[in-house]
Amino acid sequence: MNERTLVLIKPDGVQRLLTGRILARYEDRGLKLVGLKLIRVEADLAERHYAVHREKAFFRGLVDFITSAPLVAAVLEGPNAIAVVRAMNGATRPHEAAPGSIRGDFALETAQNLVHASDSADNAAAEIDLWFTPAELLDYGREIDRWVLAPEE
Ligand code: 3AN
Repeated sequence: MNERTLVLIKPDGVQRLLTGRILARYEDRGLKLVGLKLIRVEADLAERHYAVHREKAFFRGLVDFITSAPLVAAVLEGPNAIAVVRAMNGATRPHEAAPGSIRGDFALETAQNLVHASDSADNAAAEIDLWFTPAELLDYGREIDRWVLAPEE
């Protein structure tokens, strides 16, 4: 199923100069960038993004962390994009992340695990709506699509 998912390259990824390499992995897989921006997030947006973790002990640290420096927000589109991106990111706790995944290759700590990605269709829709306006999401075809995507039925 064609899906859209929200990805954040969190401040650790930007500061470690991994933005290009991380985005390249998603592009190499065939996923299409339909939205992309570098932003310094306000606490209000960070708190709404991580609202499900509001009661957790690490909530304040998480909000402080993602508001501490610029991050890159992206919307990626493709068949099963939500599951594909979660698998590419690897397990939340980097010591459990498979080698070959982004966290398995580049991260050691849960609090500095580089990337966020939506974990369900409902959350993807809500997160995309939170981070992007409709005008910031572009519908366009790519010349390579016929080599990457199955023909529409
Ligand atoms: P994921 O990002 O893999 O969906 P979640 O949603 O369970 O993982 O956690 C959201 C974020 O909260 C993680 N990416 C991580 O940055 C942070 N986090 C989760 N658990 C901890 C923890 N025990 N200590 C510090 N930060 C945590």
